[in-house]
Amino acid sequence: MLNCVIFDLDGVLVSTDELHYRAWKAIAEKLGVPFTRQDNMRQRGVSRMESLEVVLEKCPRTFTQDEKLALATEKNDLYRAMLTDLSRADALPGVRETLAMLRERGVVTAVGSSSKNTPEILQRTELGDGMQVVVSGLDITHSKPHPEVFAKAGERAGFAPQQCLVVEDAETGVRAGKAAGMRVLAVGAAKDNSEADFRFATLAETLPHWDEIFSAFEQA
Ligand code: B16
Ligand code: MG
Repeated sequence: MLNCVIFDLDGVLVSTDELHYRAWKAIAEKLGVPFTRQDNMRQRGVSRMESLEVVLEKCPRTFTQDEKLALATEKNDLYRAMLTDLSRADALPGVRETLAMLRERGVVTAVGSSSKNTPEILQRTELGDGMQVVVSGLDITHSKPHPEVFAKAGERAGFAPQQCLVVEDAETGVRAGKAAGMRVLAVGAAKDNSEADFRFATLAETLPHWDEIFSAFEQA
């Protein structure tokens, strides 16, 4: 049975993926290195320090650990300044309807994000109240594609991996969900990912299809 749905945060519940891109772009410009949307795709789901490595790999000079920490802090300060504009209106289309439908069907809703800014984003968008379990970058040692974040969310919700569905927009996240032994619904940038069990362009597009998703779990 489908008992628990674990949502990724950036790019699934809120379009903070775009804010991450803008903040890293500003750091890359300061360093004088090229930084593209494709580079940014590789940062989705991975930790802040791993994301920094994607920016630095095109830079000819090397950086000490202290310099790297300073750059990561600078990026996070820029990003957090952008977060102050977030409000209830920034939940992506279909998010509140999906959460309400799942709650009505008795499904536990959870967040599984690599971001240490998860609590603030959930609070600003007023999405936190709809989530029974939140596992974020503050709770994990390994970021996606490691399964830790989703495994912890499933455990805290009290369900086995086969009873959980992960909703993801990043390749690393799809891999993390599969590595946790869970089924994965891919949206957005991951909508064509062949490892995913269900694929839709947006969360809003999933709304008419949840009966099929629930039955897939019952047949297993
Ligand atoms: P922070 P998700 C991830 O969140 C982002 O996709 C990734 O780009 C970011 O580097 C990571 O969080 C860490 O974020 O710097 O806020 O701690 O997609 O797993 O919700
Ligand atoms: Mg994401």
